[in-house]
Amino acid sequence: MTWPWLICFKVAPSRKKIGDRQPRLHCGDWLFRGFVNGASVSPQFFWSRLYWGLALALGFLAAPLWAGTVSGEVRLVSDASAKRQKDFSGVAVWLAGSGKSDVRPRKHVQMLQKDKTFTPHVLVIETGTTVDFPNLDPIYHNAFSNFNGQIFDLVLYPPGTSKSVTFRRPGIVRVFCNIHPSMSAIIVVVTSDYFATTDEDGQFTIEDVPPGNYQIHFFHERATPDKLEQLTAPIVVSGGDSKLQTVSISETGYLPVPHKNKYGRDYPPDAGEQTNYRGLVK
Ligand SMILES: [Cu+2]
Repeated sequence: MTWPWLICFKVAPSRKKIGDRQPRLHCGDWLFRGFVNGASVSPQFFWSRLYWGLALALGFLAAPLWAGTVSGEVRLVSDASAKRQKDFSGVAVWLAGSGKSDVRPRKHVQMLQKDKTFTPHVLVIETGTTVDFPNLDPIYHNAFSNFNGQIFDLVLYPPGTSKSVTFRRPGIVRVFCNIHPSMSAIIVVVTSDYFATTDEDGQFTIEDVPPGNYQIHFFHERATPDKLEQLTAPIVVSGGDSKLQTVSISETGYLPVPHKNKYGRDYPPDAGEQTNYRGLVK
């Protein structure tokens, strides 16, 4: 949405330039005299203001033509009997392909550790974004990932402190805590800054999308990769609002597997009860 403004500002002459030359009041002379006749306003000042006014008006009128909003709804279907879930949140949606971004990517975002939970549970970021993991609990936490998306380990860090990771390549990053097996999260790293996650009703909205041809992608942790791949589809954004058809994501075939700790071993039986942890364990 920014570049129409830049064009307008570039076209509009500066007050200094106008003031440097002798103004010639030709066909618009009547306008100037009609508005400011008798007032102590110079022709140079008048014309500079008129140019700027027109530039701003053109910017306001033109900007919506270059940006579109893509919205839609996702339903999670739990099994072959098509039983529906009630919570449709946490589905990542993003647009890949053409269209040049004029929105500055978010360089720092947060994934909180609070009440032994990563919040948000699903986070979508553009490549190059740094995620801070502040520990807001009165106990130690860790964050690690040993999956392909990006391998990292923030080791244990105390209450009230934070650690960060910068994600430089696209992929699905599964995040865990090495001492609390119930803690898990997903970071979806994409080469786009047109993305959203669904709310509880399954609704999503992606704003300020430049016109162009895109591929829409979906990710949900309980959907198999082949089912998600089948949902990838081309869409054309041409400005204005684009409301997509409802998308159903099947969870059929998903088999939950307990994850290991960062050493590739099972968590100790009492690991989830560690509410006052103060030291290192292996
Ligand atoms: Cu933890």
